[in-house]
Amino acid sequence: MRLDLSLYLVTDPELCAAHGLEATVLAAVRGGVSVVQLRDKHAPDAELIPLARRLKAALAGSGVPLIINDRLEVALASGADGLHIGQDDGEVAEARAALGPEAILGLSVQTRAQLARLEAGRLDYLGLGPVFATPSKRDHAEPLGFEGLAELAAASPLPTVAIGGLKAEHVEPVRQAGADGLAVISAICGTPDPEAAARAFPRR
Ligand code: TZP
Ligand code: MG
Repeated sequence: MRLDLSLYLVTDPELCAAHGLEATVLAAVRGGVSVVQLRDKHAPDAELIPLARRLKAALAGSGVPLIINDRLEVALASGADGLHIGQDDGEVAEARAALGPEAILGLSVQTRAQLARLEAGRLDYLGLGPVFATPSKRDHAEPLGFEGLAELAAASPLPTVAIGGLKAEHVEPVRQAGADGLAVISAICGTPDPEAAARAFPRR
C-alpha cells in the first residue's frame, strides 16, 4: 500500500459522534481522504479493538490505510495498517519491532531538536504540528505557523503531514511549506456533512 498523506483524517470520539464514528469515516473516504487514523485517548483497548476491526473491514478495498493513534496493542490486535505515536508514547524501535517491517509507523514532531534525534530508518512519515493552536488537542506545543512548518519539512528525511487547525483553504500554503499533506480532525469530523467537507479540500 503506497502511503498517500495528502488528506489524512484523524478521528475524535466526540467530534465524530454526530453521525457515528464509522459513518463519518466512510463518508470522509467517499469524499477523498487518503488515510484514516483512529484516535481515542480514553476508550479502553477492549472497546477500541472491535471498533478498529470494524473500521478496517469497512475500509477494505478502498486503498485507504487505517492507522491507530498511540495504542500498539490495538494496532496489533485489530489488523490495522499502522500506528502513530507521539514523542512520549514509547520507543520507535520497540513499536517497529512489534509491528514488523510492513506496517506504517508515524511519529509526531514539534521541534528541530526532535528531528535531529529521529530514528528515521524505522519510520514511514512524520506528523508536523500544530501549525495553528487548536482545541482538538490538549496541551499542544507552541504553534509552528507556516514558517515553522516549512523549516521542519525542509529538514525532514521522511514524508510529512501537517496538523493543527487546518482547513481546506490551507492546502496550498501547506504544499508551499513543503509538507506532503494535511491531517485534520474538526474540518471534517466536526461538520454537518463530512463527505462534502472532505471533498472541499483541493486535491492535486
Ligand atoms: N496533533 C497536533 S494538533 C492535533 C493533533 C492530534 C489536533 C488537530 O485537530 P484539528 O481539529 O484539525 O485542529
Ligand atoms: Mg500520543
